[in-house]
Amino acid sequence: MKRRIGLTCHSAFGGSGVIASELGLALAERGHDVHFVCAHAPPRLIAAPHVTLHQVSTPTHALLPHGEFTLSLATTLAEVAKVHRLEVLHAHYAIPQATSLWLARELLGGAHPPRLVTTVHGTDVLTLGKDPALAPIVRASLLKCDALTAPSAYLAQATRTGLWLGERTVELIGNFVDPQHFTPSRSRRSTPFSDPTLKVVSHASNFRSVKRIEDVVKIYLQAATRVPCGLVLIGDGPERAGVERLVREQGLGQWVKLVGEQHDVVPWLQLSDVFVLPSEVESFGLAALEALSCGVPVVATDVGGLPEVVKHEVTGLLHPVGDVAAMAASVVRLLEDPSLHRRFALAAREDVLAHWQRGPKVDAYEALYERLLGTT
Ligand code: GMT
Repeated sequence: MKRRIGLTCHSAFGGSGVIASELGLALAERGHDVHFVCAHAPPRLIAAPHVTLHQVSTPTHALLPHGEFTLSLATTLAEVAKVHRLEVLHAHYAIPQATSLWLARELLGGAHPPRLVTTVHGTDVLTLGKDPALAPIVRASLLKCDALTAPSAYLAQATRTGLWLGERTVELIGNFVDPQHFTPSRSRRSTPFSDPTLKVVSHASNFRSVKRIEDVVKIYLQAATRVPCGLVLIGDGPERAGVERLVREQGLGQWVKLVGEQHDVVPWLQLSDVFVLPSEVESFGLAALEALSCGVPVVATDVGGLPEVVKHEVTGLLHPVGDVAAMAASVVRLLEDPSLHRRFALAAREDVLAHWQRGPKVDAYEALYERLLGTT
């Protein structure tokens, strides 16, 4: 059945915005009437004629020195829901999105308010949900929803127990990737390095402390003493300036390239031999999944939802947080042994095709909406 669906997410680069955008695009392709309510167009939704973007404008006012995005988001959600008769409002990320959903439903009132769905993504529960100043509002906002989902079994469990949700169900609907777009390169690879024979180690993130960028550089430096390789760092964030300084001071510019935020990471993944993600925690690790889809084996930490995404000794190699030596040894192992690398690369692609395609996950979201609307 064709539905009228509102989606809201953070607009900055980040996995939650990527998943919300890709879900919205897929729902629109299936004929649903899809409305995004966000501060700006989220990633990958820049040129999307089949979805409607409603930008939230938050007034700057001397009487509101802290800004009130939560409230203006709620007001816009309620307006859009009313005008377009939305049946479902789906938040990606707990705060402020789920809080604004709750307020929007209060504003709407009426006998048939839209059903509320929230997908938690990780830091909303694992970081903000642990902050005493925010935990109660995170918990209450999630409990007000009609359905909750998480992208990994790990995060579903952490949400239930960490936020004391009791018997409340947190459904597992995994993240996904489009393997037609995130595909291994069929042409000869280009390289950003002056020496085209260098192997390429890559990393993509928002350069927050949870990503342990320093470990990325250390892993690379240790591996480079044994195999000639370069490092490509994709993304931007608070830790980037520090890495740039290190690269400058150590004279590493020829081997370490910081390429900033990229609207399309595929060309960078396609020239990579190994992708590293030594995070402190990841609820899922969408960046790792995108690398696997491009046939790039992953060396990562064995934390959070990463072991659900990266199969140890099959599609990648996992180690404890901070074990730089072990992760560097794994990078070397993959770079030095072409047959092992090929086996991992093929298994990575096969695993994505078998478990992480967009279609079945979008089916699961549609089934959830239908269940809430009482049709199944
Ligand atoms: O990793 C981040 O800091 C961004 C964050 C987000 O909200 O976009 O990512 C979280 O959601 C992604 C999509 O579900 C997951 O792939 C990431 O693992 C998760 N990040 C963390 O749990 C730290």
